[in-house]
Amino acid sequence: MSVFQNLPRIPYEGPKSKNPLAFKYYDAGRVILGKTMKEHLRFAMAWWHNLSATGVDMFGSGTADKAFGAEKTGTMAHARAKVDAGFEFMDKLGIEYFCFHDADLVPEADTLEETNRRLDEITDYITAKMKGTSIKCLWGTANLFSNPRYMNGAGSSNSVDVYCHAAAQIKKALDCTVKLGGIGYVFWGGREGYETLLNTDMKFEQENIASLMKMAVKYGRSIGFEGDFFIEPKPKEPMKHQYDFDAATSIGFLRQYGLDKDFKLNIEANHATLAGHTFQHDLRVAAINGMLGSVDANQGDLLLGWDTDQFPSNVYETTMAMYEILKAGGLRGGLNFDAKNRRPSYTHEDMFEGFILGMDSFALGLIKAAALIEDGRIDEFVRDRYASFSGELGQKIRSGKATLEELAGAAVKKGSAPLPGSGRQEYLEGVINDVFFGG
Ligand code: XLS
Ligand code: NI
Ligand code: NI
Repeated sequence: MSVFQNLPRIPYEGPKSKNPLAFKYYDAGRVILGKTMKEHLRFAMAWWHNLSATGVDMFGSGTADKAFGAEKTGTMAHARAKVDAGFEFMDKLGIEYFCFHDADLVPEADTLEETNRRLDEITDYITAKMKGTSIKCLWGTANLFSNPRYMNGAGSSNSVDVYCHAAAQIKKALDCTVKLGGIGYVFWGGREGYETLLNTDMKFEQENIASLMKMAVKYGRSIGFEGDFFIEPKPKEPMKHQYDFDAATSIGFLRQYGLDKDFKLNIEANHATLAGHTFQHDLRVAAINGMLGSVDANQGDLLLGWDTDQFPSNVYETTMAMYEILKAGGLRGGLNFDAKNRRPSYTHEDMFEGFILGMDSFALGLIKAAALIEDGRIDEFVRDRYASFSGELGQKIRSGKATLEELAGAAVKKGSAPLPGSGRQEYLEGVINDVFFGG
């Protein structure tokens, strides 16, 4: 029996279509800069938002029915119903990847043994479902933040027993990820941070987090995991101070503890903006450090101060994101919709419309980013902006051969205070408008 029987397979109908259940821009097979849209974008469904979250917030209960026909939620029958719904959903939208936390797949039991047995059962079921489809796992992770045991963090917990429990969950989540053929494994440090330094040994906690990651890498490699480990930076929420604040901070941490060979970053749009950056900024920081791994594709609301995880609709942002991704030579991972419908958008149709919005917004972003690159004016301007460094002195500086005395001498010889060329921001913003809307 199908869960979404009233909803069709979503066709591409083009920009003129007014059909809410059709793609206007996402045309999977269309080739852009030598690759199909599907290859560029590698969309993924987040199990937690799409199949588990019902719209509960701190002021009210759920609005969406995510039982998917199961008699009782929180049961193994419900876990299987979610798998069925998820696969039908992905199939109808042409989505080929999914991401999961252990806790999204099965209800947690009283003992680790029983939870693990449930995970074995559901991953067998998912494996069977995957057969004959092109649906794959993008990445898996362990939920080390919801259960009360993690109130003080997991890797950063003050309790060695909690730390071991986290290790057990990571071990099992890695087993499941490898079993499902996942190409990545994510660490989002949900509660890896602190509320007050009055009770916190920051150095101790960071060292422990690094040790846990090292053990995870060692174990993962020992069971044949060849993919990337990812840190997903986020500056705040739920903790006041989170250790993986942003891309730059996370890269520093990975390098400090020698984890940078096995790890890359999973950049989430809404987390970058919470850190006071643009999404594009954090993508650029990751890319120039060789650390751009995967993306949690969503959008925040700058008027609100939290992780609203909305479906991306801002085409200016998706364009600049795709511009960074194209320039970096593409993603090793994909674009995971870590996004949920607004609470009043509670129907099955809304689930489809959320993904159609997100997929079309990124497809448009890809089209416009390719157009920006082909237009060439932005790249040319940036190149020319540094042209003064192509002279003899500039080349010496670039190759690290210049001395301070030499530069001081050159400055004295030049005399009057020099001025750099104009930044021409307004001209460049006009170029973007022209590429977006010009004929
Ligand atoms: C929460 C995070 C989370 C991670 C996976 O803010 O985005 O959903 O992506 O643990
Ligand atoms: Ni995320
Ligand atoms: Ni998030």
